[in-house]
Amino acid sequence: METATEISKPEKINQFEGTEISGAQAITLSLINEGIDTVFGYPGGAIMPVYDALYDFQDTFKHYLVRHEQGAVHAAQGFARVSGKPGVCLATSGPGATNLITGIADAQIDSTPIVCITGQVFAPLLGTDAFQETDVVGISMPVTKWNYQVTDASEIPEVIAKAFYIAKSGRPGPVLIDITKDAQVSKFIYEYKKCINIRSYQPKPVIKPKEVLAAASLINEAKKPYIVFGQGVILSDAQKELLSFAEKAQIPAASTLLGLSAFPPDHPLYVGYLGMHGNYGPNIKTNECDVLIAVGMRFDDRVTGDLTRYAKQAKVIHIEIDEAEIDKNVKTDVSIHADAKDALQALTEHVKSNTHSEWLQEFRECEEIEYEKIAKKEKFPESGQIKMAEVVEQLSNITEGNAVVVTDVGQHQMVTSRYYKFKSRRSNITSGGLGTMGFALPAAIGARLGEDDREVIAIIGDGGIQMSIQELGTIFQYNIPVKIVILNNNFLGMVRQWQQLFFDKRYSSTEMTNPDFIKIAEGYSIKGKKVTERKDLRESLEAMMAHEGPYLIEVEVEKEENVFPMIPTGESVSNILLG
Ligand SMILES: Cc1ncc(C[n+]2csc(CCOP(=O)(O)OP(=O)(O)O)c2C)c(N)n1
Repeated sequence: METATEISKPEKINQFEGTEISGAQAITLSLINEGIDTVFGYPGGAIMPVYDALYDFQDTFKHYLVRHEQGAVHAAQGFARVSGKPGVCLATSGPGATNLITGIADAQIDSTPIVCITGQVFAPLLGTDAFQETDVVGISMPVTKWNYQVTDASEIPEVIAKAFYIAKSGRPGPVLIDITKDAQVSKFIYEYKKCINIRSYQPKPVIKPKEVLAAASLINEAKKPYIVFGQGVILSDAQKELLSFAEKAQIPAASTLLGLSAFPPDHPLYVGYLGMHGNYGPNIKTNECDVLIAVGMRFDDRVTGDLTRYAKQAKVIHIEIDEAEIDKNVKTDVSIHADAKDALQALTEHVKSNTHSEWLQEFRECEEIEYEKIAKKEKFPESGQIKMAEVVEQLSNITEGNAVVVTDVGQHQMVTSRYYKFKSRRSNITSGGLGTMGFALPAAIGARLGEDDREVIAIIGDGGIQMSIQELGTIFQYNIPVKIVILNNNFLGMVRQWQQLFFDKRYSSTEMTNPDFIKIAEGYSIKGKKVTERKDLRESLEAMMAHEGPYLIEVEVEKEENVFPMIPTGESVSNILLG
């Protein structure tokens, strides 16, 4: 937690403290005061004073002009997810603001800290249906952690400070500040103080020893304990604590989609990933364990399947920072309302060293079944068209699992989650809760800028790339060295899979006639290559990774490939299909 002594102001802006400046300048300075040096956005009438103020600070922070406001939010999300710092985006009123909404909803459900600033019409015009007026505070209310409309310039520093505090603290999330144009142009005496607490908002719960002891005692008695962890572990930077806890009591651990990269994938206790297209063992063992320890995850329906048939035999322990998540979907026997890091630390002290080798062996047997029935054929096919899994497998090998991998939504996303070995921290960036197609390309831009020494690969379907393909323009303009891999099956693959399995193969509006993606890349001066044959795959992927700038590879993959395992919607995790 931040303390008053940690507050420091960048030297360069001290000169403005106590002087009269405009609201727009105050917005810019306040962002700098929060340590922000990267902003994504798109200008327009109602936010023009802010853009004018940005002009004077081009050496202090960089504004990236995206090609669509949705791209700005996704880029801010990618930035935040990789760096752990809040992402920031700017948009004008009306359509600019409404174009942010999908990304904001995505950030809300995936607990991503972002601060969105929108311009608004002059305060006297509010409610008159003025040009480009829209009630973005009303519209964004259900999908933000907090939002607020500023109509008076002097409120700006305090509101921005509060916005950052709320976005980052506790369970992180998106915040939106809507600022009227008159508030941007009018002047006031500027002073900035970081926010360090808000009355009646306690983001970090105080850990209760009673809860920890109760959980430890269940774990110490357990014969078949099982950890399922989610993104909460990454958000509280509790990777080490999770590992120590699992190792001490020798408990098998499985990841949710957003938890990937929080546990070393080659570790003997790591058993794979959970959910609708997750691994076989982790899913079926949920209904065989005696104590289920859920850490920083929220029992999403893609993980639980039919709730009435989920882990009924198990005592459930839930470690969760957001009290609203506890007992929401799955009734707990013991809950620890706390930050994952604190809870795991405390729990590790109280659990006994143990072994559960037979139980662990059961997972390994499932792994073998899955390997024989599915993975072997997918990763190492000898004939036929290229499969998605072999592309991911090759990428994982070439990068040694150390790249940041950003996926879009669909089959390629599930295949990547299954086969990329995320060895490096904060390296799995995907739209988990909302499942937003169009996410990956802009999120990859943000991810690359979030920590500029990391290799970023976006893996995208032929459908998803076209939902935000214009962001190739952003990549081109700023020469952002992201690698883009389109897995092209000429179908909206995941929907086609459902049509095949559950709608009698009636392929209604899922076949795609696609453009020449390489020519499009070339139109943006991005180097590109199309791969259609297995023999060219490895070399082409290596060439892409060796290339210094941005690069786009399109791989023509098998048209009607399905992703298995699969838990059909509404089914129990025990009824997972292996093909
Ligand atoms: C914005 C949006 N619209 C619709 C969907 C529903 N949807 C989920 S997966 C999918 C197909 C994705 O196709 P593609 O991008 O080609 O990837 P693939 O499944 O073939 O890997 C669709 C349409 C969605 N997730 N997001």
